[in-house]
Amino acid sequence: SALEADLKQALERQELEVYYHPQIELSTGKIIGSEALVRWHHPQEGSISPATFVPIAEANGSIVQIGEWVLRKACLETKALQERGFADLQVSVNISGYQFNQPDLAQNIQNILIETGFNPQSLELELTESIVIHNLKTATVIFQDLKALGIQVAIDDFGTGYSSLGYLQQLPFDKLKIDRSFVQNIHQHEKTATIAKSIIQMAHNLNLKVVCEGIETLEQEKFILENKCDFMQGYILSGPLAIQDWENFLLERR
Ligand code: G
Ligand code: G
Ligand code: MN
Ligand code: NA
Repeated sequence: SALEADLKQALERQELEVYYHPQIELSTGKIIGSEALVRWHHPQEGSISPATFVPIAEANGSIVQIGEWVLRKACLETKALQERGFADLQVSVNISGYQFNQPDLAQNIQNILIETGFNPQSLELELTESIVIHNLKTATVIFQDLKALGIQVAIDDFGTGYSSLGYLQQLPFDKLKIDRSFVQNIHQHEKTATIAKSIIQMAHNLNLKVVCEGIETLEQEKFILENKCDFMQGYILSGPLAIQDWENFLLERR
């Protein structure tokens, strides 16, 4: 397709940009870091969502290059902010299924950490639950490699991966990100609220931290506070921010 051809040149033409979606620690109100979200500014089509172009990039393999670019950029920009006074700032980067199945994923990540001088402890990688469930053997090896590097791992879109819970006891990781469908519907459906509560409790019993994303209303925020969710990401706090806006956001809250 035309988009596919354009995507191949998007990196060279500097049409990609990383946005940062702030994450807050609920118990302290402290901004702990952000989720890095790639954006494509297409010269004719305008802004194209990764929901549209990541699948195209996976089909032709260019997601590997794009993913490395996003990771490098997120490390460099977060490191610059750390050096400007936000020393504890973390960044969380999404890894696609195609990247996950590259045998040299951990090695590539390590190379980027060395090249950028970024502290592995400040980096988190997000793998969706469905990717992990469908590649358990790969996940076992990769998670161990990532742990050895000192990187944190989060399971993204938790609760949508056909509910295979066996992997929770097998794999070493740090956080669950509850899919936003559970949190967004808590006030329409009592059962949804029960599921969200139960996920938080289960995660804590397994010594995992919980991130709730998609928080848009005060009611939703109150619910996750009462139910002791650890971290929040949502439009009630902010939408994803371009780097300069992200820095301004941090400065205003210092
Ligand atoms: O930011 P937005 O809501 O448009 O994101 C849509 C989807 O694209 C989300 O599922 C998000 O995880 C994914 N996404 C955003 N940035 C990246 C990225 O850098 N790499 C990959 N693989 N997925 C991303
Ligand atoms: O699949 P993943 O969880 O990585 O998707 C992340 C996407 O969810 C980001 O693009 C982010 O902007 C979006 N998101 C996070 N919080 C909210 C929210 O409160 N409202 C909406 N509509 N989208 C959100
Ligand atoms: Mn994510
Ligand atoms: Na998610």
